[in-house]
Amino acid sequence: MDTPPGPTPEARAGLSSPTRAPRRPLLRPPGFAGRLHDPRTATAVGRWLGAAFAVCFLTGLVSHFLQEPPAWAAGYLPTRPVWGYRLTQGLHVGVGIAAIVLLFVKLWAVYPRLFVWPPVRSARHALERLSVAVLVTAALFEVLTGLLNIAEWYPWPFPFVPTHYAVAWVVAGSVLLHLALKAPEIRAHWSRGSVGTRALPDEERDGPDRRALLLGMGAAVGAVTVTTVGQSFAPLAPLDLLAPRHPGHGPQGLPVNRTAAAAGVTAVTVRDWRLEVSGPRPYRLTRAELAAWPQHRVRLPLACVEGWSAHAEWTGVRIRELVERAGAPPGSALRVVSLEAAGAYRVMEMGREYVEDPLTLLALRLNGEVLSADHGYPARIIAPNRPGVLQTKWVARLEVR
Ligand SMILES: Nc1nc2c(c(=O)[nH]1)N[C@H]1C(S)=C(S)[C@@H](COP(=O)(O)O)O[C@H]1N2
Ligand SMILES: [Mo]
Repeated sequence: MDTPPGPTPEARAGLSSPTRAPRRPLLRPPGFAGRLHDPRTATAVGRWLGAAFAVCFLTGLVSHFLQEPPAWAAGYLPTRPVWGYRLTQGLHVGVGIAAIVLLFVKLWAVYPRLFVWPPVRSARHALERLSVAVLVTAALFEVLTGLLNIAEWYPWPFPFVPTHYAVAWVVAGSVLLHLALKAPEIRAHWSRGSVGTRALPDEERDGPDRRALLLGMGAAVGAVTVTTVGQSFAPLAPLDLLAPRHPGHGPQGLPVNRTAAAAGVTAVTVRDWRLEVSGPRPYRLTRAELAAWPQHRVRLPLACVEGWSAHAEWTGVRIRELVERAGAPPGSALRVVSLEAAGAYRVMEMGREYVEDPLTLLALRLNGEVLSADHGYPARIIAPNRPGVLQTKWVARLEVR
């Protein structure tokens, strides 16, 4: 009878309205009295998740920008550093994998709020719950489609790239809205030791349970990162146990995304191969004639959109020289067409910045050997700081634009 009628732990966690006696919920949640489901834990996990999503969003924009440059940027994309895309896409996939752990810890910390009673208190509360539903759905959609994409498994009817890109904007928008709505809790978290102007009671300070949760989360992120990041970060390649690709595994020491067989490129297709170059002065070359041109050797990465990447040594003819011989005026762009009969990457557009770059080759050899069929024999494109999808294999035709 001496105890003051203070708020219950649920009420402090915002689980029920302290002003009105709650009616009995239809679904009675399990006991959520601990600190692991309170706003402070949600905020502590949320800032890591927010940072991870920010990295994924920005690196995703880079990838989109390089693959489909807006008209104003066409011709001015950065070709240096040559490993730029390798870094940003490695981050995109690596941080995206870590975000799966963070997202599930965050959802676990806040899931008691699914059971708040009454489910809707006001119009504002309804909108807030709706915005969280959109955020959670879009975030789960992004990490799960991203994860299946790195395994190249597409068990859905929509195209991956435009959908993943569009939903990223939904996530970005709903994260910003969520941050605005949760500003009071976030502010309370950063002004450690106090909530608003009120001093924190002892049981709300970070205790061993919350610290253990955050440490466990860090350990899980570390474990998934260390066992997958080797697909793009060479020093950790030996620990790459869980990623779908291993940078050193594949013909000529490099993975293959689409094999010659899958692309329908056979010995018959390439038997009478000629490189066709169209332009003011069109011409054709056999492979032997190409090999008689000045050969250049470059060390450039192949950086796949799916996250794996590796440097290799490529030997071949400068695209610039092939294009000049066709009488192309300076500043010409190029369309590259593959022998492949069908496929999303059969036709590739190359802006003048890559055409003019001395490192951009029509490669005939990889790591000192003649290109294998799966790496694009008779000839393939290799250009600096470009997504792997644009490094066209089995080149048939160069069209000066
Ligand atoms: N013609 C053609 N070129 C292509 C592809 C393709 O499907 N068709 N796949 C691209 C992708 S997604 C990547 S990552 C690189 C991989 O090159 P590699 O198989 O030699 O490692 O090739 C690219 N070149
Ligand atoms: Mo790729």
